[in-house]
Amino acid sequence: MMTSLDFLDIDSLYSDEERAIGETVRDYARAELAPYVADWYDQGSIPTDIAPGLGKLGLLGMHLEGYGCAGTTATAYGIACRELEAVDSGLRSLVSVQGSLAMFAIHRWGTEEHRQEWLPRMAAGEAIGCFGLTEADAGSDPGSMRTTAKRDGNDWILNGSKMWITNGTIAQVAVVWAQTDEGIRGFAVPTDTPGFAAHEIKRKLSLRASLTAELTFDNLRLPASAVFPEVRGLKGPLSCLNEARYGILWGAVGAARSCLDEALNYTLARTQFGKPLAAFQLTQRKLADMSIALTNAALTATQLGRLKDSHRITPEQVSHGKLANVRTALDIARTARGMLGAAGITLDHTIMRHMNNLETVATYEGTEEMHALSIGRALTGIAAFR
Ligand code: TGC
Ligand code: FAD
Repeated sequence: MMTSLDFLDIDSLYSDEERAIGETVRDYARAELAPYVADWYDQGSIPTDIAPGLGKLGLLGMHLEGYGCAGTTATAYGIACRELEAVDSGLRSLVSVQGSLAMFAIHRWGTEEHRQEWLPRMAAGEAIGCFGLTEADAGSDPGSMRTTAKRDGNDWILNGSKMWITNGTIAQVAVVWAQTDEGIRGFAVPTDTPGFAAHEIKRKLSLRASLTAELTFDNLRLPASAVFPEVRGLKGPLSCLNEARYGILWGAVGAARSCLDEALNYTLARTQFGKPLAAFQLTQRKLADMSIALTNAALTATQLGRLKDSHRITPEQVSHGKLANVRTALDIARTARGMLGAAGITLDHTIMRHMNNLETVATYEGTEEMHALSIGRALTGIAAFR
């Protein structure tokens, strides 16, 4: 019997350092996070005091350079996302939003003052960031956002709201994208600024070990120094999404691996009709298909990691990986769920938690349709978004 689910020894494609990072994050996540995550999911919450531990491991802003960030390869960052999401998508989400969205935005588009003010504390997990792009009426089409930032002397006045914002209620800094007279611009908004409010979104059935919020800005006054100086238009936020989508396409491999692992162990242990479930041909067919799909997803992630590390990755390739790997993970989770019968619907097993989480993962950071249209545009040269 295989003792590892790495059927084609993909691990051998990584450097010693990348493998060591994977093992460290896996051990940490299994020991420090996995034992509690079902309760967090049940309660619909995640404790913020896990952030310093993630910071100590170097996982926050992991592939960014300087300002206390670890500066690893993109592949190593992907492997870390894989190990976190093997436990729960909410954990990878916390790390993605912090590092790939909020910290990346400040690192790439902020001023030196923004970087000095926020990045070292965020890398250490002492300050949390969130990223406000989506609005109630502007999701897949963020260019239609209605939040405005208007100049008032040297200041900016922010009005509007953002919806579905991960970490919104626990953030010290919100990266907010708003319409201005010069197009969409980004702002670093300290969340203790008068006029800022965050309301938790409750009754979620997915990504429950994660905090999601609506943000409102009511005549929120910001100094001139709050704006990201260079970038105008959607390419500002979309450049950040490329980073987070990249982490997700790795994370999905972790969630899928956990589902296969549990389905395999369960069907080996449970007997019906006088035999372990794993001894039936129909079960083995499912296991074989899941293993092949998992391996293909891991190879896709690995190649995209190499492309990113050699600065050749394109947004369309990231779309390919996000769409393909999240779809694969959902298929694996749904099949695995059925293989556990009734036991599969409880929080005593990980699969249905993963399956429910992956519904969110398929939606945020661009739905399947958005990524299909991105790939379609690359293939045909014709944009069919509108
Ligand atoms: P379009 O006209 O195509 O482009 C506007 C400008 O943006 C540039 N651009 C990009 N730049 C960098 N990276 C990309 N991926 C880019 N895609 C486009 C483009 O070159 C252009 O630049 P310029 O200089 O000419 O102005 O824009 P569009 O309005 O047609 O929309 C394109 C579309 C649909 C692909 C885009 O809007 C999109 O991706 N929609 C999906 C929205 C989305 O993914 N939202 C995610 C919100 S954040 C989130 O979900 C966090 S959850 C995280 C967690 O908890 O883990
Ligand atoms: P819509 O855009 O209304 O789409 C609804 C459906 O219509 C989808 O199936 C979509 O694919 C389809 N559709 C839309 N346009 C087209 C088209 N042109 N052709 C064909 N089909 C189309 N956002 C942030 O900014 N920051 C965050 O931190 C964040 N965290 C999130 C956390 C969670 C738990 C969730 C669920 C969402 C989060 N989001 C966040 C928002 C997320 O990015 C959006 O939900 C996502 O972009 C989709 O937007 P929407 O929900 O408005 O769906």
